[in-house]
Amino acid sequence: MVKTNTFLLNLMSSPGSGKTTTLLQTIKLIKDTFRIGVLEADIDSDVDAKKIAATGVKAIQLHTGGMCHLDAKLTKQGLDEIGTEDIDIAVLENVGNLVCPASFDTGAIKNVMILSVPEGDDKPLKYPKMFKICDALIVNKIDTMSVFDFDMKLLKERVTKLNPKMKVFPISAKTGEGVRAWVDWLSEQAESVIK
Ligand SMILES: Nc1nc2c(ncn2[C@@H]2O[C@H](COP(=O)(O)OP(=O)(O)O)[C@@H](O)[C@H]2O)c(=O)[nH]1
Ligand SMILES: [Mg+2]
Repeated sequence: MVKTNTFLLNLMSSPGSGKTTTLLQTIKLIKDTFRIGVLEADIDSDVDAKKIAATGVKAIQLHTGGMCHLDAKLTKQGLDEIGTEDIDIAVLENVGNLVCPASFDTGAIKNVMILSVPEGDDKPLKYPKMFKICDALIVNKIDTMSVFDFDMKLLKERVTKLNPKMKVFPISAKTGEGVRAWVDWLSEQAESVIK
């Protein structure tokens, strides 16, 4: 039986934007405050689940059987498997893809996406649906700004046009810069559900 006061977060991005690295940084900052569980969705392999489990938090790998996204049924199966009785924040690391996951409701309370600097500031123009359905946008890899033509101001304008309520958190999951602001927002969202 899935208990109802677990905060479920759906984390989406293109492959390689930094979902797992951002989760590792996030776990470091909140694992003493919240009990965390991570559902790693991939078409194959369990490398990400192993990386997360090495931090000491609960982690399982979900194989989507070739599907390019998670849906509510698979998510429910994953939550049943991991067991949410001792989890305050459950995170779905969705399949790397900016298209399909935007069209499926996983049942998560908040949808968050990561866009990394090397992907470019034009992605809201190309994948508007993903930017419309998310509550927060993490702009990762800001440590690489100097080698990419990435205009943060222009990105924010493009995002606001599609989704005026979107919170934007520029971070480097590598150096830890900006991660605190993202973690504070996540903690606030989670506390409102857990308490
Ligand atoms: N320079 C830099 N590299 C990063 C950052 N975050 C992740 N990476 C690297 O990007 C690659 C993909 O990261 P990963 O977390 O596996 O992405 P995922 O596929 O979205 O889970 C790895 O080589 C990471 O080390 C960052 O903030 N800065
Ligand atoms: Mg990953």
